[in-house]
Amino acid sequence: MFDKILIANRGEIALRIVRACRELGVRSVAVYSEADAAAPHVREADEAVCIGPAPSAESYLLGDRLIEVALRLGAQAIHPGYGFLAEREWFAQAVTDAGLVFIGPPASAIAAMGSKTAARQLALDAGVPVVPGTQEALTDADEARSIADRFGYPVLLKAAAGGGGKGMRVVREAAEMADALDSARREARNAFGDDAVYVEKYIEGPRHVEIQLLADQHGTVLHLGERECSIQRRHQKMIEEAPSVAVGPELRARMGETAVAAARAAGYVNAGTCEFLLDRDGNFYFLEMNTRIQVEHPVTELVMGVDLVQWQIRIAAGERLPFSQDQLTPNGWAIECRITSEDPANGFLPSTGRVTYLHLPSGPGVRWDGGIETGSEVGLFYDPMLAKLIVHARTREQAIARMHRALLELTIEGVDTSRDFHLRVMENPDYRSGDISIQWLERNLEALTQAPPPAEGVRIAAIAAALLADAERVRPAVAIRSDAASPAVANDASAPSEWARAARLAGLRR
Ligand code: MV4
Repeated sequence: MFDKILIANRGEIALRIVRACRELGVRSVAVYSEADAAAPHVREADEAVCIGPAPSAESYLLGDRLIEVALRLGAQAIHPGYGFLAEREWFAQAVTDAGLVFIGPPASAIAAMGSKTAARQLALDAGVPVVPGTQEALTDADEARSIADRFGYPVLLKAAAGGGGKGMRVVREAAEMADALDSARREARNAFGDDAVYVEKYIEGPRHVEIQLLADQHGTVLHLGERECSIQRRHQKMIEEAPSVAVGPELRARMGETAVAAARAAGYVNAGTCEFLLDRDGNFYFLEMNTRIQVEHPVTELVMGVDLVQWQIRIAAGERLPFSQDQLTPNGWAIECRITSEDPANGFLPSTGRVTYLHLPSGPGVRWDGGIETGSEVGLFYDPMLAKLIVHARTREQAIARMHRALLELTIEGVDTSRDFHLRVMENPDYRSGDISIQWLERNLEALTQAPPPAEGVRIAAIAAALLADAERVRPAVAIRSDAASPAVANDASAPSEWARAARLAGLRR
């Protein structure tokens, strides 16, 4: 095992990696920008080094500087987390060339999965089902129309360099093709510096289901079941679950074997994820492979009982995976809500400021993977995700009730957050029945983002409680709630935050 690891990241994932290191008896080195000098990941790590000013291009993205720091402090390996340098082939190679271990896949596997068309070809060659479509970049609209005639409309134009939905256009009839191709090209050129675009059959109303993989250096490749990630807005996931309501043991085994075949074909090592579209008839299609630990990894950890971040480190140190595939079946249900500093009532506008008050949920089956604390300054330099609230229970219904309860316990003051939006999702009948697709959130935004006005009596009680609390310097008791005996999901679900809101109204807090 390593003596010391450098963590090339910030926020909740840096802290998550510090925790894995500590449990493994490995020393951790945090790096931080000037904006993060007081951040929890810096204080919790064994050592910390400032690497530059706030903009990530001058700090967290300076791979060569991070490698220098690792060498200077005697670290043997670098964990990239997600985002920043995690999927940059050159960084993985530079770490290796410096005589350090990159805690992730070989640079060649990052490269193989980096181009969407290359990944598609690799999947095809490995017998992995992909959406019907072409392999080669389109030359012109005439060619695109003749291909679309073959597959039938609607079709989807996709950027070969792709990712994040950039350079994607749905084309529903031949007359739309020329304009759609032009705009897809333009967007792809701007986003990736490569305007190659190809055609796929457009799958209507699918789910986004992904398979978690672990592969060691000795040829063992295992899957750890699926995550349901359909609840997303503009390609940003908001809520994830494991398992998926749409996947049973038989489909899980088939999707899992498929993902394992794709990973083997890419020469994959360490933790990775294969993304699939799952249509309403139970057909699945490989989309791409993410060659990193993902934000939503905790839901898999909870249902599989496997610490994925520890295993990333163990695998990088040469350990063998000690499980067999038939020992890996999901136990219970896990749900994750990404708590972001965005105002759902205001088009998810990013919110900034100081976290003046933070009360964290706890109790049975609750996990908080966060990167903030009272006093943290939330700016615009980095991703708006502040923390992840994750719950585990025996059934999906119980997990939803538990998440709802945990969200009620959560108070974040000083910045607007997605908390109330998550409460409303947990109360939503479609969500509760599991009847969702990748389009569900954007089609139901209105119902999920408008705050129902609190009953007048509740408001007056809230103001009174806030005044009292301010006088006594304590947090108001929730016992004043009029619906204390109401069922697991109360219809005035956001009531506890009314105390906080009332305090603001009364001018007692910011
Ligand atoms: C698709 C699709 C429907 N049909 N491909 C979006 C990002 C990129 N990774 C792949 N994406 C999609 N590809 C075909 N042939 C729908 C999407 C898609 C999507 C996929 C996963 C998660 C969220 C999504 C949101 C919109 C569109």
